[in-house]
Amino acid sequence: MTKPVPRNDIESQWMPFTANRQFKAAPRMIVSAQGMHYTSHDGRRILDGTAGLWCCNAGHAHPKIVAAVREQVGRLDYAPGFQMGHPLAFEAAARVAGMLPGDLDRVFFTNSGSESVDTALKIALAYHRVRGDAARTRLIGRERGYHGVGFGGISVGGISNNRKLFGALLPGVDHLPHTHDLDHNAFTRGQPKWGAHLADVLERIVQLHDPSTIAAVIVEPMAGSTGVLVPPLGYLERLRAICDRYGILLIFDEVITGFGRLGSSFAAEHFGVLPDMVTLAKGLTNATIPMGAVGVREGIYQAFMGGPAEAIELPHGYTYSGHPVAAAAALAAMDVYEQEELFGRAAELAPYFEDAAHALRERQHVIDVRNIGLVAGIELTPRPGEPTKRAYETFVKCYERGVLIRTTGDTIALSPPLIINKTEIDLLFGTLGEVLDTVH
Ligand code: PXG
Repeated sequence: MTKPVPRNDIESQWMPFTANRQFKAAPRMIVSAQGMHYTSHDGRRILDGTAGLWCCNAGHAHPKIVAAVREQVGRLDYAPGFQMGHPLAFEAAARVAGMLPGDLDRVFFTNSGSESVDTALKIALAYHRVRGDAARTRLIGRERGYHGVGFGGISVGGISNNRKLFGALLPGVDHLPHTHDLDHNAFTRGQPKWGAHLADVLERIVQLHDPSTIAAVIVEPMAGSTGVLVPPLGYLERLRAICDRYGILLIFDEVITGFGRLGSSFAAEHFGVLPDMVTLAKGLTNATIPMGAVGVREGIYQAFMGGPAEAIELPHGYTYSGHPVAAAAALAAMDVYEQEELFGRAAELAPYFEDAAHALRERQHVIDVRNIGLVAGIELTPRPGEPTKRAYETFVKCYERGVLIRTTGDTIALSPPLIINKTEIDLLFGTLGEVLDTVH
């Protein structure tokens, strides 16, 4: 027998990363979206300052992506992806490979950033093993890193709140120090000059455990979720050099930085540092349909291809890997990015966005502004004894005034769709500035 459920029940859903009781007491519901705007349940237009959750890079409900999804769901809703294929998954993979720099030429599909991270970590471990280097089992992440919520991702991740409830996690994981330092880098525009030496800690970690035991290092080239940490000049280059010296794979988690966020296709291209794998999701489909991917360098793929041709080389995959409707959304999103030159547009707007962000320096509570591409982090001094409250109240007040921002700790993170215009940039930062003057 089914239980009677009231039609407007909002108790049943256990919401993700949400203060459930607080939200349910005063819900903020989104009912539709178009371009740069959401519509709230009470009929207000909300300027999207965060591209959803860093993912709707081409804006909402783009007609070409919507049409591609509609068409595909009627033509082929689903096809199995194990020992079977369908054309769009291959087409989408070739398209992603074509966009990725260097010889990141092989693409494995997942359904989310978390799955992409776990997939990349598993490929790294398996790669060493199939090469006969089976002692390489250690994974190195970084403090304050966010790599989703799978056990692999929280193990290499460095946000203690996301780890502490969940037991012992993966064994054999170590962490680099994070690169956040207000004494040296407050109010830096773009990449900070101070901090490249923090990459050298990798050398010490490698020596501590012995190079022969380390499988991979994973970092976000620009750390998003923890509050926008832009890599210091030379930092990623040093990580690459140390990994090269010791045969360690370098994984860039580009779930946020992929598909134009920094004004380039990928952070790897932006910073001129080629990782061995990249993890992708979010902007891959403009978030229209969930999809993630791992881009892998040719040599890694080939290392798996030595056994008998009838053997499954990588016993890994998801029911929905390369899902036809997601693949259609990805192809359409990549068409839109290219046809509308959105990555170039983001690069062109970045200086204007930077000036608007740094104008907030004069507002009360602001202890740092940092930015790169169409990303800005505005760090507030925490209210004594009540960390995160000031930022949360700023978020709620901005929402009431028709602007969606995102907060993490006491940092406000802004990452609008790449279609934003200058008037909307002014409104975004203008509203935030006014609200900052009203929160105590
Ligand atoms: N890696 C990175 C770098 C991410 O930013 C994930 C992995 C996980 O992706 P999925 O698709 O499994 O959620 C992410 C996700 C925020 C915020 O407000 C950021 C994310 C997700 C939700 C909120 O900073 N990033």
